[in-house]
Amino acid sequence: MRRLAVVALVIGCAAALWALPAAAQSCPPLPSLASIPRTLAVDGWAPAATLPPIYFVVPDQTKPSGAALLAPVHATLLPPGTLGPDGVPVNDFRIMLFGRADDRVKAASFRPTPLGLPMPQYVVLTPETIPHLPTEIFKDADNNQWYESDTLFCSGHSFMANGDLFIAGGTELYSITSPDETVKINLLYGLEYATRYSSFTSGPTGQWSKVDATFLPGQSNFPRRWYSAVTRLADSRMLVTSGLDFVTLNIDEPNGHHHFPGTPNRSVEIYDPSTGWIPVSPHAVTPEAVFNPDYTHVFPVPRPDFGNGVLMFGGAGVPVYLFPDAPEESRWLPQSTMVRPGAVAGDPRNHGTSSALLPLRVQDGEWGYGNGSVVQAGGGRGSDGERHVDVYEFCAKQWAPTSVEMGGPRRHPATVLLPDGKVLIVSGHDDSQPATAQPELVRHAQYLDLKPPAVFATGISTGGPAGEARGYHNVALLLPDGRVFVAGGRSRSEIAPPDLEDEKPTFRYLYPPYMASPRPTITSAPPTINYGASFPVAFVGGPMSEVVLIGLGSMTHAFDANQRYVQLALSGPPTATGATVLGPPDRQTAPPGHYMLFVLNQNRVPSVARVVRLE
Ligand SMILES: [Cu+2]
Repeated sequence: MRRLAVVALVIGCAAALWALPAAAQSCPPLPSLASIPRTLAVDGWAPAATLPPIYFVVPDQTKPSGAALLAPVHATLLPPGTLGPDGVPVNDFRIMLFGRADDRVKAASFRPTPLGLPMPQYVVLTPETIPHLPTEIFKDADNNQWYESDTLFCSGHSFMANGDLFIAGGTELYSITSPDETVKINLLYGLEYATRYSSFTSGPTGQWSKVDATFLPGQSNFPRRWYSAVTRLADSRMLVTSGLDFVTLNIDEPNGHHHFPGTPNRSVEIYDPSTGWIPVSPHAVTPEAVFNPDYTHVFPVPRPDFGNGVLMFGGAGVPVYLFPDAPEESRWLPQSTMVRPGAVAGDPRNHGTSSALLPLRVQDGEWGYGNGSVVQAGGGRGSDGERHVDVYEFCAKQWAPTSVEMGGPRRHPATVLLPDGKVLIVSGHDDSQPATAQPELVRHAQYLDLKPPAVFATGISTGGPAGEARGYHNVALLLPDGRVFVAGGRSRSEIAPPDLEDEKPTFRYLYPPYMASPRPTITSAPPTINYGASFPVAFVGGPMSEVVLIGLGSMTHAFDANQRYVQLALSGPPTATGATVLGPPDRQTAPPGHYMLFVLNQNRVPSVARVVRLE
């Protein structure tokens, strides 16, 4: 009886969804991905593929050398914290990393080496002091050695409308060792609070603050979050989705090793910067399909009639819509029959997948898919999905029936939206080969271009593929100058042992093919733009073809919660040196916040970006 009621409810919601006005439009035919021609593209690495990568060094007075290496697992491109003399923040950008250096460095930032300068062998990071993330080491009355530490490791993060980075949860670690070292207990929880970072200060580093929270509890009834996803909604509130509450308990004692696995926390809530936390969906009510052991992938739907609606993907490979402001009984709309092609059961079938919202076009459907469509690359171990790129087409609410073959397994790749409209697929791991194999495919970049005529290109880096594979935990970010920062990662998978947790404390810059062509230059653009309002952009190196916005990247575990590609309309034909551009039509298309603004010339070669604030 109860099941019947649920079925009726789902049909009811579906009816409401299909009745939405714009859904009456005819959808483009589903893309035929298998027939997309394969080609090669010339890209490059710096340092050159044959040279060692650049190391991340962080000062550490507790080490005899005075320094430690930092391996990043989280990377964010910060908006400029200071403005230039003309009020325009150019090239004043930093990358914030959360990762592991020694016991006490939780976060550190650096400025990328500007284009054209020689590559250093290492960069010295500026460590951040975060008072509310303590590390304590002490002995108790029984002489047990205690180690307690809160970190931003395994948090979720995205930008707020004002440019602050909002970070939900993280890791709370307890390690207890008996005096004779025969008993060791390792206990991990999610953090029970959030963190904010503002880069807009007069000093050289920004401002950290703790955001108290009463998270909804998970299966173990802890109000904690580890691996939760953070999404800025159309109305600027921050949606916090899923994760785990309890992570793991490991006990080593003379009689053996005891392992207690973690428990999910599928609950969803909203942080409103002016009023605080609002529960959206308790753990027990949230569809299981949204849960992914490595972060739920969440996208604000780019249509005004969806309000604050989001599209989510978890380990099941099933699209799930959430309408957080709808009445409780109609908030969720899982497309349960719409499983990604090529997925298999066993390992969560879509685990190891990377996702990105495809570029939003002014003319919806122009590139053969409806705005709101999502690309996924990689997948569960041993599945077809780990070798495929698939597209969930938003207009028809269906997966394209065929896939792009990547040419081998590529789990947990990074998908990065490039200013020329291509989707970069970089890094990842191939579990079908030994950890020492360093397969060539995952050391090359691939480029999916859905602009007709669509093409799937594999990079033939000048000098060969990157010198190292970057597997699980890799990160990649588009930089305003058009390069891509490619960092971190283990040799292979998330499974340990036999794989080592050998996080790489290194990075390279990838030069996509457009970097070798003559580029247009933006000579002026306003620092702030508004919805539907026109603004002037001046450039040299035209004629131009397009102006696009791309959200500042904030990535962990092969998912970037903040990147978003929005083509802007022009309010008239451009001249040789300027154009009048229209701000995005609505907050669903582009939630308020900071974006990189690129101008493309007629060969689709992008300029260096200006960072603008959309409000
Ligand atoms: Cu991880």
